[in-house]
Amino acid sequence: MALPVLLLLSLSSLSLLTISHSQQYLSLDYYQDSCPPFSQIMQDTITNKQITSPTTAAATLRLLFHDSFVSGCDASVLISSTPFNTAERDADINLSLPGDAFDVVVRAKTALELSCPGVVSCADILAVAARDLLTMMGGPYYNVPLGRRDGLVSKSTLVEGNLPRPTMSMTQIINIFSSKGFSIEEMVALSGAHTIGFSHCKEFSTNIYNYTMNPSSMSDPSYNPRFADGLRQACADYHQNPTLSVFNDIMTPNKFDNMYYQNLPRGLGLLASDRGLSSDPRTRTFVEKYAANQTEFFEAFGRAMEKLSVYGVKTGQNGEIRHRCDEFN
Ligand code: HEM
Ligand SMILES: *[C@@H]1O[C@H](CO)[C@@H](O)[C@H](O)[C@H]1NC(C)=O
Ligand SMILES: *[C@@H]1O[C@H](CO)[C@@H](O)[C@H](O)[C@H]1NC(C)=O
Ligand SMILES: CC(=O)N[C@H]1CO[C@H](CO)[C@@H](O)[C@@H]1O
Repeated sequence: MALPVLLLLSLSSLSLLTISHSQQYLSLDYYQDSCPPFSQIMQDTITNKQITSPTTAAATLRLLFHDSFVSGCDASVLISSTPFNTAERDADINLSLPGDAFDVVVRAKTALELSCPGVVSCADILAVAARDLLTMMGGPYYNVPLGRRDGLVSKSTLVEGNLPRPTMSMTQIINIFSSKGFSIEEMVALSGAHTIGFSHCKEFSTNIYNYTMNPSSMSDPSYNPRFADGLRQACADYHQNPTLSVFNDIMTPNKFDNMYYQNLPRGLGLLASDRGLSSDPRTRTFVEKYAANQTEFFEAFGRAMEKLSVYGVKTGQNGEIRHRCDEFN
């Protein structure tokens, strides 16, 4: 029994070393000489895209999260499936990853290939796009060190167990984040991303219809009852129309602010995993802190996003610089 345990311990400390080693290759001015217009092209692309499609910011933030938590921030989520490989983006949990996020990365890549062919990775584009879009929505600025290389593997089978689902218990969600080195406080801060964007009815339908734990009112009693009524009406047709969706933050859906945390104790959190943050004693104190002080939230969110953006990056001889973001070279 002792041997496998030792082996596990040494393997996990080894992978921690590799990760911090990789990060040493990253730098803020990575493209200064090889692609001077990098920042300008990113800014122009994301501004145009966000103005024409205001859902892009939330979509891109979620895409970065899904990319990074499955085999590191290596653009593996952007790869299209082929007859020989079902890629990460076609895992069932990705069903609703919206096209706008893929599109903004492809647009930036196309523009960058014209100015500096073969230089900028898709993984760097996704990380910077998420940061720049977030600041456009009023969110905090944080550093995104550059020099990620694009991954060579993308498989739908690698997704399960690496991403949280709203039906998971708080312990399961905490475990997913901690297995990647993120603390409970960092998990709570990152969940503040749900201050923008929306969720499809099917993600919370079991909490509003025929809720078995509370047959008399039909909905999860942790909801504000009027909010639950509103959700039932908004989602009434979701079987016929699976695209029906609801804002994650009904108070200020298009502003990146701390309203998400103020909503939670009022029963206005949309997903079960959102409402759970204000009922679980392990997470409640952080919810209260961020609800009371937006500066505290922005600082914690910026630090956690900077950490998320470099999670499991590939540098040096690992990976490649893709020619197209949806295909390996
Ligand atoms: C803590 C556990 C989390 C769970 C269970 C969770 C689950 C979900 C679900 C089910 C949706 C709705 C997807 C849809 O119906 O289209 C969603 C949306 C979203 N999530 Fe999370 N999420 C979590 C954490 C995060 C984190 C850490 C981030 C980013 C840092 C994030 C960013 C987003 C964004 C921005 C949206 C809105 C997407 C859009 O409007 O296109 N989530 N999340
Ligand atoms: C709820 O349960 C009733 C009775 O079992 C059923 O007729 C109805 O279709 C269910 N509603 C939903 C939304 O599942
Ligand atoms: C909010 O938090 C910031 C950063 O910790 C602090 O400087 C500020 O005084 C706090 N504001 C209030 C109203 O407590
Ligand atoms: C955006 C995207 O690629 N979504 C895919 C997620 O996975 C489903 C299959 O489970 C595909 O149909 C979607 O196209």
